[in-house]
Amino acid sequence: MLESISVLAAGMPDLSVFQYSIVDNIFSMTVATMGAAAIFLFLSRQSVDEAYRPALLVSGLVVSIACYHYFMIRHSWQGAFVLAEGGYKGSGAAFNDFYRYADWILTVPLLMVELVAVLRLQAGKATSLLTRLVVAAALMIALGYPGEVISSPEGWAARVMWGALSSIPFFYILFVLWVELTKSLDTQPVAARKLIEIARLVLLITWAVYPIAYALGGTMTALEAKAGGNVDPSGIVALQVGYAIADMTAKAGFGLLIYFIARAKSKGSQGYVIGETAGTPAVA
Ligand SMILES: *C/C=C(C)/C=C/C=C(C)/C=C/C1=C(C)CCCC1(C)C
Repeated sequence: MLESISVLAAGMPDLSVFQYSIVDNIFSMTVATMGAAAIFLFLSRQSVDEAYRPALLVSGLVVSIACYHYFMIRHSWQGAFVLAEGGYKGSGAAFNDFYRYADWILTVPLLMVELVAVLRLQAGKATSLLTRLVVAAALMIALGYPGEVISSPEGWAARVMWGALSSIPFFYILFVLWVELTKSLDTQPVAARKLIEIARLVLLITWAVYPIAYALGGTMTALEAKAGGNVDPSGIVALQVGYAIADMTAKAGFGLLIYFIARAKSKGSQGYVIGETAGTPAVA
């Protein structure tokens, strides 16, 4: 089993111009989205109460880290292919999956921090909740990585096993978050409740995309393509596109929600109360 795990993926399969470009373009879009979100979140710190500024600072850090990593991921993607005979062929250089996992191991625990920070639970409760979430998040990413870098059909079962192991902390996190967020709703100002409910839903839906993308990139055919076989490589494309879209939503979109929650909870702010007379920002 261990022989099928290489640190980096081996060669890359032949891709059509469309397949190569859709991944390259979505990586480019992700760099822009994360960068813009970082600027917005850092600058917006001034418009919320001091108590909520750490949440926005951490949210800004998350998208900054992701901006850098997507720049590197795109660079690695471009280096892994060469244009040849109307399509793209593997250049022989490996596409580096490590950038994404390095990103997740930093950003996923920080996403937990930004959420707990904006909720402002009682001190003891926040620490215990955060400890559980951060440990589970790190485990989820660490257990997914050995499966992600498997690049041969013989490694299929091992990939499924690592995916299943990673899913244990995954479900634990979703369960804990759902329960805790639901419990905390009563203690939150009315103006923020709807937004917290939306954040809960966004988290659940975007996080569910990751194991799906992992599964699409781990079919027998996708693994054969990854090993350089002359088969349909669309599973590899689906995995990259799926992860990128999920990352934009789970980091930039979620960061924006954290901002709206912080804004709604800030004193003297009318916030942007969804479902009521929406769109009245506090007068600066
Ligand atoms: C910003 C990045 C985020 C929110 C990343 C989240 C990643 C996951 C929820 C990954 C989950 C996985 C499984 C549940 C099983 C297969 C392996 C993973 C790591 C893709």
